[in-house]
Amino acid sequence: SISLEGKTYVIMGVANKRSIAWGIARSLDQSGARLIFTYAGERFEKSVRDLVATLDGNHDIILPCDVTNDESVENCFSTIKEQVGTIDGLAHCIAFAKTEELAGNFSDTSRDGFLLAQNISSYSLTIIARHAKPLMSEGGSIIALTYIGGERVMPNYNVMGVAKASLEMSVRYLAADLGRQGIRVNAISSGPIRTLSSKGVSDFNSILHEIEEKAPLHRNTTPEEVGDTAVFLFSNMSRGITGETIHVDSGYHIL
Ligand code: 0WD
Repeated sequence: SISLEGKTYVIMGVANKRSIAWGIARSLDQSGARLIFTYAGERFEKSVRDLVATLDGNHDIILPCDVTNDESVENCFSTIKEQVGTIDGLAHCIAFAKTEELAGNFSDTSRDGFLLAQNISSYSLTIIARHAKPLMSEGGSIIALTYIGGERVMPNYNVMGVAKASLEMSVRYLAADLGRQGIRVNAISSGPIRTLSSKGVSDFNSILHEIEEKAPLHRNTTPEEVGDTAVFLFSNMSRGITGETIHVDSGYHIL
């Protein structure tokens, strides 16, 4: 396994133990990395603190960061700068859309719902990259999480599919922008995983079932598989890779 001892990573988007961000946290914890956690709002603070206490490493920096609020993002990264100086990477595991827009006709998407999904699920990566950049003075690796629904039409994914397309293109523009500073930016396109967020997607169970039936590996993706790919993308082993979307989806994307 890859060692990330002596490295520091920020993990954004742990909501509970099913979160993909939590799979990434466990893999990174096993690699010996130091972790900093951010959560969306007060209602997540206790559950994140309780979860982090179960990890092997002592990861004591746990901060609020609401990505819809410029000041909250600024405060979060200035606190990180004060406390650790530099970081080696960041995992963006954040998305949101209104449940009523993850079902039915795409043409019924409201202006508000469209902008909300873009704001939280896509623009957030850019503002975070801007504030993380000065903390990555020795280079770094930024990872965002995406889904096949950003490349192709998937049932009910609707407004979130358009947000993921925008997120994936942001990954490429950020990779081009930050490459000179030695900062790599990549996306992991995860297969469907049952989490708080995916519960919002109408008929999610039949999507899981279809993967078992049809994907080359005939099983569903686990948070550990995504976590291990994140360790690779954070490590020096992936130093030649930027602007890429890696599918960790049992091969479903080739169909
Ligand atoms: O099948 C899946 N679960 C897949 C998820 C397949 C492929 C990709 N993904 C993506 C999601 O779109 C997202 O980008 O993975 C990422 C993580 O999603 P998750 O692990 O499925 O979902 P969850 O455990 O609910 O974490 C998402 C979190 C939020 O939880 P809530 O319950 O608030 O939606 O995103 C965070 C929050 O922790 N979040 C915010 N963080 C900061 N500021 C904000 C915000 N304004 N809003 C939501």
